[in-house]
Amino acid sequence: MRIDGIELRRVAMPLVSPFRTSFSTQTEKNILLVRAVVDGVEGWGECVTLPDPRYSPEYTDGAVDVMRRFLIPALTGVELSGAHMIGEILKPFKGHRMAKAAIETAVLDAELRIEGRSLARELGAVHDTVPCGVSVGIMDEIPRLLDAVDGYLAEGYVRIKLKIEPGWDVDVVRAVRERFGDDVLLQVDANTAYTLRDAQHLARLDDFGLLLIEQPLEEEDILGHADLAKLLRTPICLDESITSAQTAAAAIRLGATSVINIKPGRVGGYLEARRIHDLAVAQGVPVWCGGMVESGLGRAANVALAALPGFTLPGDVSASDRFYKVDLTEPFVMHDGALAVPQGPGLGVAPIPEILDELTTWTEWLPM
Ligand code: NPG
Repeated sequence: MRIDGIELRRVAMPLVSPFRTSFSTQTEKNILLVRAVVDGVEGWGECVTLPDPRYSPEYTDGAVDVMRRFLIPALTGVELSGAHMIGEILKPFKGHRMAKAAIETAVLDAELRIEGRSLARELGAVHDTVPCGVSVGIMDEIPRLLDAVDGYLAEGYVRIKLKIEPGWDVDVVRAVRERFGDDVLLQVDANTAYTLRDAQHLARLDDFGLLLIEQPLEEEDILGHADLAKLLRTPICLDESITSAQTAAAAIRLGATSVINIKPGRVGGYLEARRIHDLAVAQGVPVWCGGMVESGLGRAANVALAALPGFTLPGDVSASDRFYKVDLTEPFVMHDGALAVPQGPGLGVAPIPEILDELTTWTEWLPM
């Protein structure tokens, strides 16, 4: 197969409410989509970069630049036996995993559509539905947060993740436990906001029976996480630090992580995500699927991945209406706290043309 061309497209999607983390507040999601046309059939990939490099070194204008300047030219005129070749072809270009993931996903979607196979089946999914967790941003005051959590639990979410930062941590977790009890599956995410000097403070979270604490320390501080793991009873789960199967293996071996958040964009695509899943299963390390506030396109692929057998914890896999009033695809709707895994060819979903056009702010077609 050959890629005929790639269209880059930016869409602007308003969020139903601001989403605050320790690194930014998002009110609108500006998404970069990749549409690959392969032997006349189109496939879609969602690039999960943010506008600025605050979560990872990548950012959206940088992703457009590296795709145009290096990644797309390297794939131009190349005869591919499948999307699995893309990772190898793009390997000489360091980093830029989110950009690479978006291209690989778009080509994989087209390939699977041509062959009539679903992404879920291709990856090795074993479930028809996946349980939904929800990520709850930092708020101005605890009562507002409790109302938000109350609403999500009433909707049926089976696991709550609280974003934390210094000044918004132990008291917030305590308030959630006091109001909703000990049975709620609860975890926290610091997005690198602490240092090892905060170990004693973070150990106060041990009283609340959390599933895990996600990425307390800096991305590159693997040894710091290994030290912290010895001081906490709450399991540590790495997110930002895990950029490949290789870093995942090292973090597990060093005792820096006992659970892994797998985000396909962060690790360079769904095929690398599956490799991390496989090695984690072999090591007895549970994994769950992270989210990057994706539209229905990225969400569809995440749901497929989350249906693999090693994804034993509920992921940040929420319904479309958690973030968007209007999604780019048919919305993902939660039933009994779960989403159905798409079964159609490829991602199993496609953008609704009128909605896509209305939200599009820019496109560029790059013939290959
Ligand atoms: O459900 O899609 C979702 C959001 C889950 O909290 C979430 N994502 O740090 O994991 C994170 C955070 C994030 C969102 C990170 C967007 C980067 C971008």
